[in-house]
Amino acid sequence: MAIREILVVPSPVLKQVSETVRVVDDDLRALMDDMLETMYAAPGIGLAAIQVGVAKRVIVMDLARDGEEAQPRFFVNPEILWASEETAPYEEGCLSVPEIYDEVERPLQVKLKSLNYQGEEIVEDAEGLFAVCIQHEMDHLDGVLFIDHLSRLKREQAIKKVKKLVKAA
Ligand code: GNR
Ligand code: NI
Repeated sequence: MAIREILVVPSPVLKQVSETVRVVDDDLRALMDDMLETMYAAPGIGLAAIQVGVAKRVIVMDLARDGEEAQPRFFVNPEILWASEETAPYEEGCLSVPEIYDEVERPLQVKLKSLNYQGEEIVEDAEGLFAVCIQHEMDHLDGVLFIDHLSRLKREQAIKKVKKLVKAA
């Protein structure tokens, strides 16, 4: 396992649309292991493969709170089968937009289909933080960042701030 570098805005790679995975094999599991280690080290609660420069439709997530046992989750080729009409705002952040936080409005509940670490098809319902996080991560698979849901002014300010942060590092 290895920690990989997380790309930040304005990297054009983050705008790429990721490709559907053809087979869940040991190579893909090695990528997922690296992504999980990278996410834990950051630390973050979710990570899409494009954030480490790999344009595959792969997401890792762990929503366990501090002190709780780890609950790693893996989503390959996720699809939203249904989303609730009802939406809610949530203050989001992103490892690719460090130190920026703002509210994004998304469907409160979704029904999701994906493949797991073993390549088995899973259909499940998501709500709460799980619903927020899976929608945030699935946006990454289509080259969309949470700041793309904000006003152009807020988005441009966010990118400026991150550029400054990266320069200072
Ligand atoms: O670590 C993360 N926290 C978070 C908080 C609120 C909404 C979404 C997220 S995902 C983010 C990690 C990340 O950038 N995933 O792509
Ligand atoms: Ni993100």
